[in-house]
Amino acid sequence: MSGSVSEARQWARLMELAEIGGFAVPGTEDIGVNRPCLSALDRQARRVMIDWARAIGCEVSVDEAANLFFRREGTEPGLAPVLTGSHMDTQPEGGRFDGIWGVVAGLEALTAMHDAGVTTRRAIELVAWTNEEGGRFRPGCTGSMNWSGHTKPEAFRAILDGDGVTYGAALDEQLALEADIPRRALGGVPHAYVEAHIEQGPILEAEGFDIGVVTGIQGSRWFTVTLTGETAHAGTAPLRGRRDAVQDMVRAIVALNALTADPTDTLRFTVARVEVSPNTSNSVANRATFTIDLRHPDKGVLVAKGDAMLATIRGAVRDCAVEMVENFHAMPVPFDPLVTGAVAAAAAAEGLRARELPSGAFHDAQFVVPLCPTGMIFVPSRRGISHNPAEYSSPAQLAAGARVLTRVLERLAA
Ligand code: HGY
Ligand code: MN
Ligand code: MN
Repeated sequence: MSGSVSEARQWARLMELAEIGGFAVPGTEDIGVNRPCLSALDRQARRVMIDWARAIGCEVSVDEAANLFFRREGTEPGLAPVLTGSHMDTQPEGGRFDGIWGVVAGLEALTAMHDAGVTTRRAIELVAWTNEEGGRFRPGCTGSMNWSGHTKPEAFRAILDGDGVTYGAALDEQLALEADIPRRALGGVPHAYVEAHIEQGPILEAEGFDIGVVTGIQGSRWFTVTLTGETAHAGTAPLRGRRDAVQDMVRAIVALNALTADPTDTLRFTVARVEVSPNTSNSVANRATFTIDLRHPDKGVLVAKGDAMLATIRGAVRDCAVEMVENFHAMPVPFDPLVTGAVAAAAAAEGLRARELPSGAFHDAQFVVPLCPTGMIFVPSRRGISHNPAEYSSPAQLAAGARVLTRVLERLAA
């Protein structure tokens, strides 16, 4: 059946979807994609997927978290389905493959089965999870957290995007505009879940491998820190006595760099979203908000370093009040041998070079782990670049990944 996977069809579909929110990067060959979750662009891309899926007889449905499902019926409909999928939303300066390839690869696998006239014993469901990235609405993985029961839908409704739109309002709008799509209950217990995704790191390319047999996902903790001081005139207020939120933010980040310093370069510490008010050049900042993205494969390190952040910030800040909230808390997860074994066997059957490796990026798969045997398939990323318009995997690399996914689904759904 993997022989019915079409490299050209999969690539053409990816390039068509990349047009939706796509943008050229002047002076480069790169094409970036900015397709926020729960947006008109997101809905446009979903409609394209729905048409392609219906053309091969899939049943389409959407749940109250706006997760979008495509079901290819099996010979025994009462059995728990095999689930595959990923996300269709992107970072603001995202690439053409992060997330969306896993959804298109799932469709390619179902199309290959359709073309080969093969029906598996278990139904196969393909899902496009809502808001994996956490770009527009923090945190990410809100769709899979709702679906898996990890977090109730109402917990996310008040989250605001940069334009002051709430997650709840954006979700309600999406569901209203997709009211023609049959609604399905939130949740479910698949027989197994496998997600195809680009590696977003340099290992497979650097070491000459075609397929990553993903062994698990490192842990991630997200925090938002708000420092509150006092605004003042940049020209008249003496520095002595100022309560400058920007200066205190600098002190806090320098202290956090020391807390998270790691000579083995395993720990990941990122401050990448900063908001300052009043945000004018000649008024001292009275408020500075910054985000923390902390990751590590070892739960103990993640807990110890994350739990030490507030005290470290308080110790470094001189003049401002400090508030910190944790808005994402995902511990490291291992994948299941049932799936990692199927991925390794499929790569071997395809004559592909495969190696085991953990995922540095988080994925919706981590929230499926508690429900059923779960795993992932990686394909190489050029120079390990992702969350960047230069993100690239070749048509052949992506087709190899789709062939492996097709074999894995066939085996799990047998
Ligand atoms: O941030 C992540 O790890 C994912 O790519 N959104
Ligand atoms: Mn992703
Ligand atoms: Mn991503």
